[in-house]
Amino acid sequence: MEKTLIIVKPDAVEKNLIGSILNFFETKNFEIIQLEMMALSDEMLNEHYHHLTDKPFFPEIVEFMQSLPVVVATLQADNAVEKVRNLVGVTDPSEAEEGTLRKIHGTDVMHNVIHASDSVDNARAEIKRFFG
Ligand code: IDP
Ligand code: MG
Repeated sequence: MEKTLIIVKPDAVEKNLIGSILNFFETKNFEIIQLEMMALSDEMLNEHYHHLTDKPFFPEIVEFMQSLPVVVATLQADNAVEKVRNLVGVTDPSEAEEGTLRKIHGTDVMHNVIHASDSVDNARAEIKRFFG
């Protein structure tokens, strides 16, 4: 069994999609093993998006991710990291495959509904970051 971390982003919270997104994964046989609604601090976002801190749009990402509390969850399944990334879709919703969460609910490259860990190593680090 593998674990991965998802964050239901503020755009999804704003659209009342928390339950629907968690249900989407539960019906696909992912087990929710940790779950918390939380406000993300500057420090958490600097770590979580460390690969983007140099980008001109980084302050906007921080503003967006702090615009409402988010829902952070650890999901467990065989091959969970890759499976969840595939169900989430690519970063830009307009380029995401039909049926993916970002295609269905995303607005633009920043407001794309959900974060999902992109590797087993990053999943481990992210689960530790958000759940200790
Ligand atoms: P990912 O979420 O698909 O793994 P990353 O490249 O890790 O994509 O970027 C993290 C988040 O930063 C994206 O989900 C999106 O919200 C935001 N982001 C990424 N690239 C851009 C961009 O070019 N403009 C605005 N926001 C971006
Ligand atoms: Mg990423």
